Amino acid sequence: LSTNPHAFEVTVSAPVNIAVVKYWGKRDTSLLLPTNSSLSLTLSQDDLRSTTTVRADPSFERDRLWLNGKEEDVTKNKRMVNVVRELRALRQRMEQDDASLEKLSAQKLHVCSQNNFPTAAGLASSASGFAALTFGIAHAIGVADKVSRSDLSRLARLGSGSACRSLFGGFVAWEMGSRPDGVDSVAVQVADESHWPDMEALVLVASDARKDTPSTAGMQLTVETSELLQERIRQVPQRMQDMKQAIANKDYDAFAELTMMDSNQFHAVCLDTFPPITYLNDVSRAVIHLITAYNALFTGDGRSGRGKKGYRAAYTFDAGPNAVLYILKEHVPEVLALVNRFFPPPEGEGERKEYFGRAANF
Ligand code: 2P0
Repeated sequence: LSTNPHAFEVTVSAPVNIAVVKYWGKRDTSLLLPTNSSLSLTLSQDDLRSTTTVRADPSFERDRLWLNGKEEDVTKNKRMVNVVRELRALRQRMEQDDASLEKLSAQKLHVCSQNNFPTAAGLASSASGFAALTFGIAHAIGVADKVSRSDLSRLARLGSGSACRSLFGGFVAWEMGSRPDGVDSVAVQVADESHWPDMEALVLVASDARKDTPSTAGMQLTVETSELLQERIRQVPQRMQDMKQAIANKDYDAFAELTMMDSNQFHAVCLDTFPPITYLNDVSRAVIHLITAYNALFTGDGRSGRGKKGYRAAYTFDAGPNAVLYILKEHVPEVLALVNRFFPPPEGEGERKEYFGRAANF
């Protein structure tokens, strides 16, 4: 390590976010502009997260990147190149406006990023990864405190769409925007992390294998081939409104119903893609059936339909088979007991006692 007094090193971390109104489809594949708005909850910093160290050092000759301990060819990572270029351009404008500023826009960077959970297994690793990377580099080159968090979210979006939502804690909307340049396609905090303290996320890892169809390719195949996606795009604005209302009112029944319906619709759209994309596996479907049966014990007279009261757990699945259950704190022990009963831990491992968004292996 160089001891140059002009060197600067920063370490930041960003948590994973799990959407309850999903992002799936781009209207612009280079600016990463979505076909619908989305809304997620950011997990706590204690749980699934990416930690990134960025060092700006005058002795560095080129930008370098290490992901989970392995060096990657940074020039081949187009999205990272875009994010870094935009951050440097931002700094350059600041330096042009104020000649006394150090020329940090010209410094080369070494970036080292690590996830504390399996990468690319449908656990939103690109979201936390690019959020931490954007935030870290923004600090290292002196722009983090000069622009708003939403502006930073716009830059994180260039790395991975869902990353923009991990720039905020709590309940976060990614407003799709309407401008072709994407300036209004940013994350906005709907409610902060203290708003609904009883809300917990239980992450159930059915498989930590890398997923077959990466999100980026999968969602564009959906845009090209699925007519059902057009119907989803028509419905999402109302769902966004209903979800924001449910969160504002801390209405768990409405929140749970909307969350499960949105997850189901996202996976229906995947199946409507041609050739079809299947992220759910038999374990995922068993979780859906278990949660449906469990909720039915409390939601009244057994009739089907919407608008029920008494939900105990809400499932949601991203681009992989792992379930995330959103549960109110008081019901977590019971749900965890159910999971242990129906998906017993492997021989020799004790009962799972960890929850609060921690990964529990089936
Ligand atoms: C979401 N997912 O809203 C949805 C639900 C997966 C299923 O955002 O191409 O990795 O980098 O913008 O952000 C996954 O998509 O895709 C995703 P890119 P990204 O969380």
